[in-house]
Amino acid sequence: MDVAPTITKLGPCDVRQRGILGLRNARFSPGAKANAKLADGRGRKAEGYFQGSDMHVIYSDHHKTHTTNVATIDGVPFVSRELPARAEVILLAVREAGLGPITAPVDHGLAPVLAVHDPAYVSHLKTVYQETSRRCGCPIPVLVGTGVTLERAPEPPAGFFARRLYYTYDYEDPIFEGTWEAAYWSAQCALTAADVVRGGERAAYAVCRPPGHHAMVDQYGGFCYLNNVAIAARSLQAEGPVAILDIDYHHGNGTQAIFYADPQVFYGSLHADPGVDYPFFWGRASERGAGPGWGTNLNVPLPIGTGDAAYLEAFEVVLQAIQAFGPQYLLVSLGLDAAAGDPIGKFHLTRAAFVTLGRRIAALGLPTVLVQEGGYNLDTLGDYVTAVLSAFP
Ligand code: Q9C
Ligand code: ZN
Repeated sequence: MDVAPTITKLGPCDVRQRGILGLRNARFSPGAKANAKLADGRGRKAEGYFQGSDMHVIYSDHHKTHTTNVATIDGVPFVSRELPARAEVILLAVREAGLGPITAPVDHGLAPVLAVHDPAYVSHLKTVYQETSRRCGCPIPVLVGTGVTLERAPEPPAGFFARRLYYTYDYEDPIFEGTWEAAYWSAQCALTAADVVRGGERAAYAVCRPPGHHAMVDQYGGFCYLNNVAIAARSLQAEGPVAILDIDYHHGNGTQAIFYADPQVFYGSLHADPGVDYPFFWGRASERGAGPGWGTNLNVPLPIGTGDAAYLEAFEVVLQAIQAFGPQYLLVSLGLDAAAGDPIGKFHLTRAAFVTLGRRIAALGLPTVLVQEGGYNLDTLGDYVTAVLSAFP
């Protein structure tokens, strides 16, 4: 007999659903810097390779439909750090910093998503909420828990409730009515940012929520459903070699797995020692890639408690490897959960370190797509994002 989950949604009265900062009716307009550029009326194309020097920010309100702020499990509020407020504080900060135009994503459809993810997995993400609700006879969010399936059956199981376990390797990733919508548009944000740099711009930043780097070809986990940075990288790799630099506190196991045997895509990551922190089963330094992609995967696990000096030293090693690889495009999995004071991460990076990271990344001189990943301290998240982004001239 199938076992039904026991999660119910709270009503819309929950104050957290309203979001903070009154951003529900946010307007997207060029920031101060972009306005100044418009006022002086000069295009930048003649000044060099890049057409413009603004940071192009891509944001969609659709993230709010992943309602991690309004669910209960057995009557107890579902607690997540991966909240809508994360994207809202980021939006406010990038707008106030006047980094550049903030625009909505362009809809690229499913094709670029299916260039990374398994079609049956995508179909599952799209339908599992409705199908669960239909079978249970009431609207009901999906929250299943599995062990990590290091060895998987060659085919997804025929039974629906077994299939719900097959398509995740984690236990704290809810699927609400609007989770697919949010994940879809999060990926579209990354794709649109990729378009911006493909079109000759210096840099673009996608405010992706939910995040993506833990999502595998056909499994979700770590708050991630679609691997936004991988989807953007795949769309860019048609043009030439691509490097992904992952500075989220956690190892991007999904991104690593997707490009593990791909010699065209370099993946370099600094992260918490997987022996002691999530995602536990991936992220060792010994994981170097496979087959033709051997040598294009670089993991630098660091101990709990790592601070600015040790982090920045290790960071230079990854930068050098990226330079040696010689990519045409750079993608950054921009997590801020390595910051001191993050409620999930256990490193102690200061704001100054994020300024330095931004400068060092920008100094590579590559067309750069920055994709939002983790970062859970709502008091500093927006400020630290802009600390990195402000380094781009
Ligand atoms: N209950 C990203 O940063 N475990 N994902 C956290 C708190 C999962 C983090 C434990 C961490 C996943 C994108
Ligand atoms: Zn993280």
